[in-house]
Amino acid sequence: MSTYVQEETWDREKMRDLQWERLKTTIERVYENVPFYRTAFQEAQIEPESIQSLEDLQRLPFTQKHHLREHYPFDLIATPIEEVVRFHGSSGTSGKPTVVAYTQQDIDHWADIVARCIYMAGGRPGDILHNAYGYGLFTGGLGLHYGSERLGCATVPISGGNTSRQITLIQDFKPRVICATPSYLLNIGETMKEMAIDPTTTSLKYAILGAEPWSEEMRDYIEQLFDIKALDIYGLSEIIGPGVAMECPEGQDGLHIAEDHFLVEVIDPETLQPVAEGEDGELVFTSLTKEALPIIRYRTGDIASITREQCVCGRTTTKMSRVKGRIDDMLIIRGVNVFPSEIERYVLQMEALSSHYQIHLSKKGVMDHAVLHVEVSESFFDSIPGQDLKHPLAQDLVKDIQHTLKEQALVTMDVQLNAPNTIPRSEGKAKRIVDQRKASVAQT
Ligand code: DLL
Repeated sequence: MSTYVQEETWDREKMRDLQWERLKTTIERVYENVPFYRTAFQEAQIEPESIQSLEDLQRLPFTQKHHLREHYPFDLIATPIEEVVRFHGSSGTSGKPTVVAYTQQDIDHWADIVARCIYMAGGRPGDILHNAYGYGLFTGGLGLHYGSERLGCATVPISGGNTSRQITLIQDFKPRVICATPSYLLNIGETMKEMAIDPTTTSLKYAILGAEPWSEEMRDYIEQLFDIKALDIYGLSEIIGPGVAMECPEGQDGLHIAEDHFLVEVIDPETLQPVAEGEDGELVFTSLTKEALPIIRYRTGDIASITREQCVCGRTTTKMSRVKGRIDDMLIIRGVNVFPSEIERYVLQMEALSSHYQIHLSKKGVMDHAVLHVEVSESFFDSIPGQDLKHPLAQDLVKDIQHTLKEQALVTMDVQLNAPNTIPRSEGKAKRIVDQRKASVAQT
């Protein structure tokens, strides 16, 4: 069996034994070295020795993003700073990024984990891999880069943006694998079409897509656009970056969690109690091998479910469902909860629409008001007299969309049609929500 699959097919007892050994070490490490954890454990009246099993983990307090911000930049680091070899971070609304740190061993583990992901997707040593995730503080670029080199792929570190140059390199270097956010790969494919290049004729066979929520309908669309297999990769900087979980092409229904490095729980975000297997809740991860920034029970804010049923690919690791969205991005429209990716499904099903949309939020009195801004397709636009989106034919389309959303997603929302190519294209994580609520409150 390939070294890239071994741990993923262990029987569950063996995996649990390893997890338990590693959890004990992690708990000792944070208690000894990170005042934040020591205080949190003491406040909860928990001694490290009283954690006697994997299940006991549930007695420990959660860690949240605000804890990382409050300890900016280095106060959660569990090693002397001299042992840190890399920082990454994610941009925060407050302007200061959330800082994460890695020792050389952390970087090595991460490279192994991502190499396993690329292998799982279908990448093999000797392949050319085009890496269009952004390089920099964001973990996407360098995370996939090190994994790709570890697997032995010839790695093209193109980063995000400069789409016409991406297309030239795809045509000239003939990569077999591409890594990007789904929204950016969509942008690359559509730009190819505008340049009269047929995206199905490229050398690409597999796409490793993640860093943002995307729907099954978006997968179908991208797979047809390029004639490739599109696979989901999940991760977050606080846990390590990309590679926390990866989808296999055999099953294509859920992502295998790298359980030898990360312990997963799913909780009800209101009650903070565990939910049953198969039920949606908030993903919570505990790192099992990290040295520089070990993390205990990190509340990701991401909504998904898990299953321990064995996958058709033969892997035995716990699988998580596709992430529906972040709790913060959940819209409550007239009492109905909905994630942008659920709206995306219906947009992609309608031929008169392109795949580009945004949801604009504002306040009407005390209520949130949501408007779906969506581009019509070129062919629909051309069929409207005077290309006038106020024309009754276009207004019929608006009613159609509203009807579909009401019937199928149970949401009632305003819809505004946009001309083709007017919604900003993504070069990384797509901006699906334009939140004008603060501005609209100030105006009223
Ligand atoms: O986005 C790491 C990453 C890079 C993952 C490249 C996959 C590929 P952050 O910038 O810290 O890290 O953002 C993490 O992005 O909590 C999710 O809300 C979202 N996210 C990441 N992967 C997926 C996915 C990277 N496959 C946040 N599906 C996470 C849905 C995802 N959401």
